[in-house]
Amino acid sequence: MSAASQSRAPDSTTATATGAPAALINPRTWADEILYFVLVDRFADGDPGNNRGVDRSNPGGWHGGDLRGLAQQLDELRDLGITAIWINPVQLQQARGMPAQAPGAREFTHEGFHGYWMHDFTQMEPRFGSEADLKHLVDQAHQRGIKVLLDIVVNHAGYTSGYMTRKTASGEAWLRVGEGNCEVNPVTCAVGGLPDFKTEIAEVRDHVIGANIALAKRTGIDGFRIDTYKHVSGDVWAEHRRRTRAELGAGFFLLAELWGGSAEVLDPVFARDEVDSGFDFTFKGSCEGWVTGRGRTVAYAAYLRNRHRVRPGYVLAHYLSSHDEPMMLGNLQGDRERFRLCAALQMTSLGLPVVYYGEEVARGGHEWPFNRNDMPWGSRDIQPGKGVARDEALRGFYKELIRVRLAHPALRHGDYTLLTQTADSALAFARRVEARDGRPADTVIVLANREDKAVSADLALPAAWDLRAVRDRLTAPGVPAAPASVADGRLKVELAPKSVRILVPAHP
Ligand SMILES: [Ca+2]
Ligand SMILES: [Ca+2]
Repeated sequence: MSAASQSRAPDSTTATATGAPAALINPRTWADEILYFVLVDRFADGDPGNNRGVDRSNPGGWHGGDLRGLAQQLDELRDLGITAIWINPVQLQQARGMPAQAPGAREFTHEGFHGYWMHDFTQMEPRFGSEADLKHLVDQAHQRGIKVLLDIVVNHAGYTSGYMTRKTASGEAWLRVGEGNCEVNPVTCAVGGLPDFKTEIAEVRDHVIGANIALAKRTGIDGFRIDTYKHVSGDVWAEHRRRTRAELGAGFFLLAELWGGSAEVLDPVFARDEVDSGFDFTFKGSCEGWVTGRGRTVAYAAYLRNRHRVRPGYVLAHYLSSHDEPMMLGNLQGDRERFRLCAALQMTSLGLPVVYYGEEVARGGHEWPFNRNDMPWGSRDIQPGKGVARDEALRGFYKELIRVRLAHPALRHGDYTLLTQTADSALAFARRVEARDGRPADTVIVLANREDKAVSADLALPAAWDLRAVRDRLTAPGVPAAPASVADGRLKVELAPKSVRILVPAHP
């Protein structure tokens, strides 16, 4: 079964609970979701009682957010329109932090607040909360039609962990000795110096995989985001796939973090059906390049078309920022208009859009560790980001983009027609699904102008679409109204500086 398989979340309730439009009703697939990535420690503190060692002045320290706090803010996320959340790993972290340095920060202690430095896979990290807190979060999310993805690690333990001294019955150590070389052998190297599990030993992989599966089963998790995918061998992932399906259900979703992933790079993994989805590492940089004037528009439009080469039934998860890369807004020198262009292109492109927490309110911070700073809450009494300014207008823009995506199957499943011609400065493409099973065709035309000046577009439309008039589908505050007309099979559109328009057929 592929990503097209139905999730375990109750779909019909989902559609009602979220007020989702009819287009989203059954079968809802992962290509229909909007995924929101939360670093739990940075989001919302719902239990100050578990804030052991919290130091909010340390950019690499614990800041006190937890699963209970996240559960309390689910309505905020539902209001934004997201339909799934991805949370970092939640198991017990190594006891002590590591000395670290970064530009713009004094030497600091880097703690396991991100969840990737496991001390013990069978225990919860109390600073994130208890297993009951995780189950509560999942239950509360499901009540709102929101699925929950748990980030898992199979590849490595924390720098210091209870596994350092573990041995098999025959006396073999669970962890490899030495750093290795990831260029020579990505499976046996120590990624970031982290001790690598000998996953070729059944006892070792059974422990790690079994602990992740057992936690998911007890708490109702809908899928895994899999860390450091290329550093574990394919036969282990094949076994992992068999086990998750057998023990968590045929629709249990797997999303691989295979560094450098794209439609081409991920295709062998999809061909072997090890996972349903993988991150598209190309989307962010390509959009940053285009909006800042690098390359011809037609080349970027062709890039967007080429993303449709993904193997049918599998999904590319595309993001603008992540905890492992500089924030896009920082890369764009804080230019929120150009950032809006990329947000609009993300929400009108094929794949599973991933919103990195706070990106929708212009969270500051650029490079690590500041790309992992606190969720801005403005005047709301929520720690750790209380008092941090939010761009509510940007959030409103996201909300509208998400609403449009969820209303249009063409944006989630449609094919791609490049409308930009070689000399055009405006980006223009259409997404379309043909009429089928009594449902009408759905056509959405996306236009974007990266220039600092207004531009006009004059585009030929495929005659078969029989488009006679169009109207703006995106009507968020700050989106200027401008003429758009269709005559003799051509679409004529004015685009304000650094703006996007999303057009649909106008019904008289
Ligand atoms: Ca807390
Ligand atoms: Ca490994």
